[in-house]
Amino acid sequence: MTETIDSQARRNYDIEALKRLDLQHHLHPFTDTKALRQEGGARVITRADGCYLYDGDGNKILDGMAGLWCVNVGYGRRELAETVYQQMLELPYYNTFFKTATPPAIELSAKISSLLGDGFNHVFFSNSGSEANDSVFRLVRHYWNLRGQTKKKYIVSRWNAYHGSTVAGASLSGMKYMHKQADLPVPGVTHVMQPYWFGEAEQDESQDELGLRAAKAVEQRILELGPENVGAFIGEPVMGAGGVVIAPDCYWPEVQRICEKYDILLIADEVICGFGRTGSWFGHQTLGIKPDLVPMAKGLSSGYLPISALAISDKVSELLIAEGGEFAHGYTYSGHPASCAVALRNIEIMEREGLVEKVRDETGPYLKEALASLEDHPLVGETRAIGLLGAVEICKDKATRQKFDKVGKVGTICRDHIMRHNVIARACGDTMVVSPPLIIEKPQIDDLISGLRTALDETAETVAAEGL
Ligand code: PXG
Repeated sequence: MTETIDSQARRNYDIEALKRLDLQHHLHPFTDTKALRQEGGARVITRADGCYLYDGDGNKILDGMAGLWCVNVGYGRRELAETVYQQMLELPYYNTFFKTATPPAIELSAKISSLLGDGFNHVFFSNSGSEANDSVFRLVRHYWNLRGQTKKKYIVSRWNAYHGSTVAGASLSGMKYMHKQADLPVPGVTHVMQPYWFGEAEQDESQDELGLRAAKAVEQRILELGPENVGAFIGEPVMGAGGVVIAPDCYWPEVQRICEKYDILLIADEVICGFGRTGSWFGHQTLGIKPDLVPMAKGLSSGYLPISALAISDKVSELLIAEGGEFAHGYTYSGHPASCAVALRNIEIMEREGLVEKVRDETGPYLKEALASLEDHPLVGETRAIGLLGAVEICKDKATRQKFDKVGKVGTICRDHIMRHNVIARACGDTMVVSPPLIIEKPQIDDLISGLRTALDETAETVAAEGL
């Protein structure tokens, strides 16, 4: 399916030496370095092709997470490497400040606008999802200042959301353990309950009841703070890092209605859901809602180079342009030509190969059914999927949805078991999640599911042995 990088391009590494150097010098993100040392160090990935990674110890690994939810077109695309090479020869860098632009940045801004459709005509570039959400934070405040409603600044987010790791990104995120380390959130951010039926519903509460209760929580918070003080609501169409939380059907239309009622900007964080992941170009299109701001990253370039974008609806951009003067915000690498060129070609591949339709009509429904086949397992309380985002809830008692005592322990055990079988899935607490490359074929989905089943069986044995 994909063209591989030929063998001459591969290098011979001294893996043991690299592992030692890694432990000595490299501080990994979201990692307990002391624990990593005790476990003997990191797995070193040296190359990849299609849906598979290869590590320095000679293992071939099925990447059920597309890197970190990003390598949508799969690894080893010669065409993308060549696009970057050509762009770097022609123009490796120039900025987009001070009345200049470059062809790839211009073309990509137009392309993103056309994928979003009606009401979206402007795009602001940065380098990561976190930076895109910093831009959101800045823009929300600027917008309400321009509208003369200078108190309308609170952003409502959800517990367990993930919007990034910068100060604004981590504040918007609803991860308490992140807040704790850095005295976050910054003032002006508030969190409400997530629309997470399996984890949050009362014993007899239906999906619809939970969905309405979670939407009501948004309205209640707006009323507590006063609508004149609330500027925006931010949410991932499907919560990714929080455990692939798919809101009940009634939730998003109700949130949209509430935002309109109180004149509050609706922000759909498409960093994971964008670029085909849910079976449409964007998650909000799958859900049928109309946001005002759309941060995106990851699948935009399939991770081949860092890039993110914030799409700004006409409602916001028209005021910004007419009244805002200079927008005093930007990064050295906003609209980097090589990143924009690779993103454009990545989108072209997705269109040419019909990857969005493939997820919608073929592999998405297949994954959903395949995951559901795990529901007979004694540890599995629920499975859910939308497009190529899937989740398996591990719990102590299926009937009551009772969790294991220390949330995350059993998930980590399951994650470690599946990794030993050279299949990558992620544990978010005790929820196993998958988000494979969009090029994945049905037999590889079967391998992913059988990896999960084996890991669940082994987890059940560990649970019994350790009396968890
Ligand atoms: N918004 C969403 C919805 C995300 O998922 C970000 C913003 C931040 O993007 P950057 O590019 O700054 O990382 C993300 C990132 C995980 C994991 O383990 C998830 C993310 C990043 C790293 C790890 O689930 N999501």
